Amino acid sequence: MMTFETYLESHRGGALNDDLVIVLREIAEATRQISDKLRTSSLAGLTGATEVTNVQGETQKPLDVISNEILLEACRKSPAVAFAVSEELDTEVEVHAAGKYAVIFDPLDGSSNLDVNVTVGTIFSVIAATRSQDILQSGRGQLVAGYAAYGPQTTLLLSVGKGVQIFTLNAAGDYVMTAANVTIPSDSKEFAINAARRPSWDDVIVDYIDSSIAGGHNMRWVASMVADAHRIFNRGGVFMYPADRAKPGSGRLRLLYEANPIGFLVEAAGGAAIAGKIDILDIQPTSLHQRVPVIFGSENEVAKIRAAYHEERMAEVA
Ligand code: AFP
Repeated sequence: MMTFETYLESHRGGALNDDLVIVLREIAEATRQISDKLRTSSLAGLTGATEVTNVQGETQKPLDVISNEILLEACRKSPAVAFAVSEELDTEVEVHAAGKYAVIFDPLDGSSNLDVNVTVGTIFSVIAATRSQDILQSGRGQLVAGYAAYGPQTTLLLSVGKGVQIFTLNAAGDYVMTAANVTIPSDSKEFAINAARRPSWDDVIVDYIDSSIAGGHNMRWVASMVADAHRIFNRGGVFMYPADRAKPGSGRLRLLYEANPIGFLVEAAGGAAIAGKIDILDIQPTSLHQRVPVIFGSENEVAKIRAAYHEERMAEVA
């Protein structure tokens, strides 16, 4: 039986050096602690909202703050971590001056679902960074990415660049591998989008959704990207939070700690992740909390959307 620990050891000296093994071990421990906090949050009074608004302009939930601190502590316990970048913090945190990596994370994605007991997640990635200016690099530079999905089960999905593995937390608190080298089905008849935002979509998305519905496709929308992503890793589909005329930066989701890690995982599983005309992983970031349009999932469905954006661009230049 392969555990997260034995998986890390099997890649030590290959995709993972000794430093990254420590970083990933501490991140996994952080997700165990967050999982424990979530399980009893209502009993501990950790629901509702704080009086604090984060850099996103969102009201922080108590568990946003707790999860963020747990992940910062994981970074402090990893001597190779130079910087921590969090959705919840305005700027990067300098952790260890002699560090070689930045750990970039959304500590609790989907937290507006917390009080209604819906799956939420922690999203993370690790990049090489010794100076703060190294942080704004494209997603192609990610060394590792993953997420923890806190649902009926707590699962950890990870890629070190080749293949995607899924681990499930057992009663003893160990992550046990439950799926190896996961691939996203290339075709699908299921899309995920917040249909209420239709008035703000561009014509490419309107046409894709209308043709999908006409073709008998089904819709799912959890409003927790990790939950929607996990479904797609398991049975295919397309997730869209597309360019949105009513949102700043033409999207809701953030590049560094949401789109990039998910894009890295999706491509490692044979899927595709685009912002419209270009791959998410090719976007050169200009700020820590930059928002981008996000479309990812089954390769052949994403290809249809990419082609439509290309045709739209060709029409513009025609
Ligand atoms: P919260 O973390 O504020 O709940 O936002 C979750 C999220 O970033 C992403 O996980 C969802 O897919 C998306 O927002 C949901 O957006 P809508 O609330 O507009 O449907």
